[in-house]
Amino acid sequence: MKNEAPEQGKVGQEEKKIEKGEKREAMEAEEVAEKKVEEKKEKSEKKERTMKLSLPPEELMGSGHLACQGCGATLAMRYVLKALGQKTALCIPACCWSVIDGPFPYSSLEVPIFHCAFETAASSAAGLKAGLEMVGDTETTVVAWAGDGGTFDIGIQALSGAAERNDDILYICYDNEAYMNTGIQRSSATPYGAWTTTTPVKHFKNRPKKDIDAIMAAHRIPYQATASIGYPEDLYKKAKKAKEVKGTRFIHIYAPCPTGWKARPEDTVKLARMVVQNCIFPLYEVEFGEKYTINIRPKEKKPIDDYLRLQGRFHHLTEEHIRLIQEEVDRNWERLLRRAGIQ
Ligand SMILES: Cc1ncc(C[n+]2csc(CCOP(=O)(O)OP(=O)(O)O)c2C)c(N)n1
Ligand code: SF4
Ligand SMILES: [Mg+2]
Repeated sequence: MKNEAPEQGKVGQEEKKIEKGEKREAMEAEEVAEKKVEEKKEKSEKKERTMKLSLPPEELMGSGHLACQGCGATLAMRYVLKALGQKTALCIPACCWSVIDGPFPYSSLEVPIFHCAFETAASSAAGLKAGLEMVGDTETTVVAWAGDGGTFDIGIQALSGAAERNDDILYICYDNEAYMNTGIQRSSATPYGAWTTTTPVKHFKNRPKKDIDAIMAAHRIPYQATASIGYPEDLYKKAKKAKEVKGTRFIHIYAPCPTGWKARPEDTVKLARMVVQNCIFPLYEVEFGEKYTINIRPKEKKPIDDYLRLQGRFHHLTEEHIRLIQEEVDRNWERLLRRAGIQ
């Protein structure tokens, strides 16, 4: 036994050496893998930064508007007007856009605007359309252009009425997920977990975002779609398509608000792309409440963490909250796939 002890020690030392070597190798392999992931991420971000748009150069929205830097709602308007053209009339209820346009007699838009009461976007647009037809104008596209507060909450009665009558209007909701114009108050479009001035960190919003698209689908309107300012071509195509349809059309546009989301203005487009890639805000169309078409199906569903991290309004969330949000996103995505007949 006496002789065996040093031998065992040697073996033990050898084993430790091998173990150390293996650990170092594993660590090196991990570092290489991490580096590769970083490089891939950088490459795809660079590709996105250098992407060229194929939208027509004509602009119906000029410079000198009054929005904050990086406002997603301004891009929404710019792209939609490119698709609809000069023969467009807007009904805008109280919202950021009723200020962005500029003070009378100035306007950053080259189409007529009717500023209407907060709850009346859809009924004002329907009235305007009927009036135009009475005087023989059947060409003008009449658009109700409202925020999420004016659509999901206060204007929903007028919108539901117009949709049920199938009034010939295009209703566009630019969704910045709160009442921004009056100081970032919670709306029913505010997502679970978000800070707003009426849902402070200690009492953050604990209800999920209202599914306005399902509500609109229940009205069996001829055409509806979701869109994001991060996918301008898709948005443009949908606005063009909606212009040609008769009856009530509804487009729900995801439009980040750096001011209300405590995000960097330069991240607006990035957020509007991430939200589609992680399936929080999928892009799809619905015809007559039944035929669902998903326009972008990400190859791999990105986790939501990076998206949440870029917005101060979510900084208080714990791992557990994020897990709950991810579960909800997964459930919603599965349901959409089923509706589109994919699963
Ligand atoms: C009947 C009525 N209630 C409240 C207001 C005050 N108000 C004006 S704009 C606004 C917020 C609109 O929020 P949203 O529709 O989401 O558009 P956003 O400001 O976010 O662009 C509110 C509450 C009003 N003008 N009229
Ligand atoms: S508060 Fe938000 S939505 Fe309103 S103008 Fe500023 S960035 Fe745009
Ligand atoms: Mg809003």
